[in-house]
Amino acid sequence: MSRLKIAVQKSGRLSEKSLNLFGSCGIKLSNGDRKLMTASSNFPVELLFLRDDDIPHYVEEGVADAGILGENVVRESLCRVETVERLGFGSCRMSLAIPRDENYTGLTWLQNRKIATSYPVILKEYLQKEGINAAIEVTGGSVELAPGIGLADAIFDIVSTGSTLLMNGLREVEVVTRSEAVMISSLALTEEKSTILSRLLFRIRAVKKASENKYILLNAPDKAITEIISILPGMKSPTVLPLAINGWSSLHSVIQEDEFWEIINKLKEAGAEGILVMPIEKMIL
Ligand code: PRT
Ligand code: ZN
Repeated sequence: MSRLKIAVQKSGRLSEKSLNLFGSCGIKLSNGDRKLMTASSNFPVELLFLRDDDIPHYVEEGVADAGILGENVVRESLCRVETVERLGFGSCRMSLAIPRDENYTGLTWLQNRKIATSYPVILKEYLQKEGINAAIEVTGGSVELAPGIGLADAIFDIVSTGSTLLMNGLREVEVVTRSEAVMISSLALTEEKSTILSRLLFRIRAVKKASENKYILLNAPDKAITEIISILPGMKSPTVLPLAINGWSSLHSVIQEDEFWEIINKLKEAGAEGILVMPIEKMIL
């Protein structure tokens, strides 16, 4: 049986989380010293460790069958590959920033100015869409230094906490797009490899879904159950089990973590007690 070759970042922000993703899907990898590649002992995949910028090209050419990398790199590469899943890590925004003291008057401020970036393709597309005519200065690294040394009036770069901009006296003025780690695949997978990819995606989705949801248990007097059920968003209908004390029951359900904080007070007011919220490892709907 052939193996699905998946390219992941060799060393960088996405490396560890990419490997953890396989771990949480029950896929064992002996990543040893992260040579060029490693095969799993219990699932038909093989990982190739590459620089993220090379991944779209390898996948387009079929040297790798799939890859995990930032959506920003995929878009910038213009490679013909398919994005098959958003992975929920490596999230960031891609923004325009200008020197803090400048009086920003909206996008027209950028008209006929110079913008430094390592992402000319994405920037050009945005400027065209917005009807802004600006010169793009392509720089490899440390884009945030460009305005300070007089190389550009503004920059277009990845921002996550915003501290790099702050430290360089810059101010984020427009969020152009957002990015996160994605799984891409070749457009020419064999049927056998497509099947392996589907099996892998099934596991990834179950793990992702589980991480967004929590298992909730609570006790309540029987007379409060109808109201509590109406508050709980639940997968279907919650499980209700009698407690040893007469007139009390235990309710079990699944809720989204962000929903929990919104309904906790309502649950208590309705008479819920002993509320437990627990992580879920896998969730298959
Ligand atoms: O060596 P290789 O080419 O493989 O790696 P790389 O240096 O090109 O990429 P790497 O490891 O830095 O980032 C990999 C991916 O992580 C990127 O393509 C993005 O999809 C994603 N990502 C998420 C980020 C950030 N957050 C991020 N903050 N990539 C870069 N940054 C940089 C940004 O360029 C800026 O310099 O961090 C700085 C801003 O961070 P804050 O927190 O100060 O705002
Ligand atoms: Zn890179």
